[in-house]
Amino acid sequence: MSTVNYELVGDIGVIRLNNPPVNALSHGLREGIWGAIKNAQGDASKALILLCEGRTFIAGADITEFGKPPQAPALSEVISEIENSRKPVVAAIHGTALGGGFEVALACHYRCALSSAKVGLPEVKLGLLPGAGGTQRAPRLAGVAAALELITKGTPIPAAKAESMKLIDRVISDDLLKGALAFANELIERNAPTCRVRDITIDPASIPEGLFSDFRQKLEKRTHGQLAPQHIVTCVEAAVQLPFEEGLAKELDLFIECLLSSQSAALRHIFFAERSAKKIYGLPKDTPTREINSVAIIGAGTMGGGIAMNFANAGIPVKLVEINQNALDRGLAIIDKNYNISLKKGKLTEDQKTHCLSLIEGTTHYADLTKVDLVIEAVFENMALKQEIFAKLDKTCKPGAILATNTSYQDIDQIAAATSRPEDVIGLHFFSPANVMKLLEVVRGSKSADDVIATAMMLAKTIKKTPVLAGNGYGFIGNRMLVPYAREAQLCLIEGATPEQIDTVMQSWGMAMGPMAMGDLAGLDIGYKVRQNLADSEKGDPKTYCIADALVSMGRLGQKSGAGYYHYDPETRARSNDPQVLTVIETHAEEQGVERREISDTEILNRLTFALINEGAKILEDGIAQRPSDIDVVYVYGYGFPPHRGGPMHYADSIGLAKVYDAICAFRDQHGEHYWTPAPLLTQLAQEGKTFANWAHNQR
Ligand code: T1G
Repeated sequence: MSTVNYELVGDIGVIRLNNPPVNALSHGLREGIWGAIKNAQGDASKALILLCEGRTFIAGADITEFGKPPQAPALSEVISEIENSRKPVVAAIHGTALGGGFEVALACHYRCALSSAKVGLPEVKLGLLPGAGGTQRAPRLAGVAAALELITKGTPIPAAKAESMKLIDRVISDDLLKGALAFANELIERNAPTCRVRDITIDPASIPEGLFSDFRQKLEKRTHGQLAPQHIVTCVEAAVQLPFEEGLAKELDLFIECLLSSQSAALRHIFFAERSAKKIYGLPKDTPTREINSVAIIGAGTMGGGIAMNFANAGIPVKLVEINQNALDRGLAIIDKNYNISLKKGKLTEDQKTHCLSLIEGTTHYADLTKVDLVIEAVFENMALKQEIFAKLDKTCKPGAILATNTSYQDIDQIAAATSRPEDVIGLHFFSPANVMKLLEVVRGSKSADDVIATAMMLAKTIKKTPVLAGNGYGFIGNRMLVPYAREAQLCLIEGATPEQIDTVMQSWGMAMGPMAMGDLAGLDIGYKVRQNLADSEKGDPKTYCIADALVSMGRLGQKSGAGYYHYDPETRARSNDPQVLTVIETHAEEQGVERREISDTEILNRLTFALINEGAKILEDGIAQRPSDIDVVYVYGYGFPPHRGGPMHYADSIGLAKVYDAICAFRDQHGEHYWTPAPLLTQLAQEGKTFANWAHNQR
C-alpha cells in the first residue's frame, strides 16, 4: 500500500513517498505525487522536496503493472506536473534511483543525493529503454557520449560520479533531509529559477563526426541481436536532432516497441525468476539460519581460491586449507593474481585488495578448523577423497558447523554418509571462475536440515550470488542438462557439421560461447580423464567423444595447449579454424560408420536447444528443480544462455511446446529413441496446449 505525505517545513514543502519495498511507481504512488505537486502550487511553500521513506528513492516503474491496462495518471503526466511546477522541485535521493525513479528526478528542477546513493537507467536490462524522458533529459545534462554509455549499459553510478556528470547538483554526506532542506533554502535565497532540463538544447555541431555510427557498431558486438540498445542510440540521436516534444514522441514509440517485444518479456521473466528462485517451497519464511562468521575452504586450486575470494570480499575471514605448503603457496598466488586483475579493471582499490587478502589465511592443519562455522570442500572430483575429507571434518569441526561440498555432479548423500551429521551437509556448487560467476546451485541432500538450506540461501545474498535450490541427482540442474547439449553438439560434428558452424550458429543465436569453443576453454582433457577411469561399456556412445579424445591424444587440449577444436594464437589467443581438425573428424566418422552429410543451422540449433528443454522437463518431473524458471536462472547465469531469450524453459514456452514436442518426435524418428524420447511432462503439456509456466503456477 503506497502513501504520499506532505509537510511544510519552514518555506519548504516536503513530499514523502512510501511504497515498500522499493518505492516502485505504482498507480497509487503516481496519483499521490501528482496530487501533492498540484496541491502545493497554491500553498505558502517557496520550494518543494521529493523524497522517499524506506531503503531507497523510487527504484523505477512498477514492473508488475506491465501488461495490465494503464491507469491515469501516467508517469509522463506526473513528470509534466513536476516539471511545470511554478516552484523549484528538488529530488532528494538515497539508495538507488533507477529507471522511472531517476526520470522523475531528472524532471525535477534540481537533484541532491546522499553520497552512498546511486542513480541509473537500467531499463536496457529488462529489454526496455527509459520511457519517461530519460533518453532526452540525460544527454541534455551529461552530454551525448556519457548518456549513451549510461543508458546502454544500464549500470547505476555513484552520486559523486553523477555529480561530475551534472546529473546531480549536490551530494549530501550524512542527513539527507537536513541537507536537502539546506539546499532548497539556498535556492530560495538566491531566487533560483525552476530550470527545466527539457529547455537545455544540444548543439548538433558539438557532436563529433561519426559518434553515433561508431557507437552503434561497438554496441552491436556487445549486444548482438538485442533490440533495446540500438533503439536507445536512436532516441539519444533524436535528443540532438529534434525538438524536445518530438524526441519524447520518438522515445515513446520505441519504448512501446521494446515493451511488446519477446526480448523484453524474456528479460522481465529472468528478473522475477531470479527473485522467486530464493523462495523455497515447503520451507517456512521464518526458518532460522545459522550465523556464518568464519569459513574454511578445503583445496586452494582455481575453484577453492575463487570461492575463498567471495567470502573475503564479503568481509568474512577464510581459512584456506591445502595438503602442503607448496600447494598452499600456489593457491594464495592465484588469489593475489586475481585480485590484481580486478585492481587493474578498477573493480576494487589497493586498500580493499589488502583488506581482502588479510582475511584469507592459509593452513595445512585441519586442527585450525575447529571453530569455523562453514567448511566448503573444493577438491577434485574423486568420491573417495571427498569422503575421506568429510570424515576428517566430521571429527574436527564444532557441532553445528555446516559442511558443504563444491562438487559439480556427485552424490551429496554419499558424501554426507561419511559423516555422523548428514543433516549439516549440503552442496554449494560454484561456477568457474568462482569469484566472478553469479550462479550458486544449493544442492540439498536427503538429510540436509531446513536451517542449513535456509542458511545457504541467505549466504548466497551475502556473497552476491544468485542461488538456485537443486535436488540431489547426477549433475543437479545445469550439468545434467549440459550432457545432452554437449552430446548433440558432438553428434552434429561427426554427422557433418564443423566446429565453426556449430559455434557460429549458437553464438549468433545468443549463447555467450559455442560448445566447441567452450570445450577448448574448459580443456578437452577434463572429459578425457574422466573417461580414462571408465570401462568402455560405461563411456556411452563413442560417437559422442571419439573426436574430443582423439584431439587430446594429439596433445590438443584446447586453449591451454594452443590448440583444440581450433588453433589459438600464442599471443592473442585468437582462434582460427584448423584443417587438421577436419581430417580428424572425417577419419573418426568413417571409423564409426557415419556418412557425413550437410547439416542445416536450424537442425543444429534445434537439436542443442531442444535437448536442453527435454532434459529440463525431466528435471522438473524428478523434483530436482522447484520450478521451470529456476532452470532458466541456472542456464542464463551459469551457462551463457541468452537472457533476452529468457532461459531454456521460457524459450520453449515462447516458441510453443507443441512445436518442441513435434521436433523431438522427428529427432526420435531420425536418431532413435535412446536420445530423443519426449519427456512425459513435455508430452502432457504439449498435448494440453499448456506451457511450463502454467505447470509452475499449479505447483505453488
Ligand atoms: N517493480 C516492481 N517490483 C520491484 C521492482 C520494480 N521496479 N524492483 C524490485 N521489485 C521487487 C522485487 O521483485 C522484490 O520483490 C523486491 O522488490 C525486492 O527487490 C518508465 C519503464 C531496486 C536494486 O529495473 O534493480 O522504470 O521478491 O530483491 O536486491 O523508463 O530490485 O520481495 O516479492 O531486487 O535490494 C526500472 C529493478 C524499471 C530496477 C533492489 N527499474 N529493481 O534490489 O531487492 S522499468 C529497475 C532492482 C522503468 C521507466 C521504465 C532491485 C533494486 P519480492 P530485490 P534488492
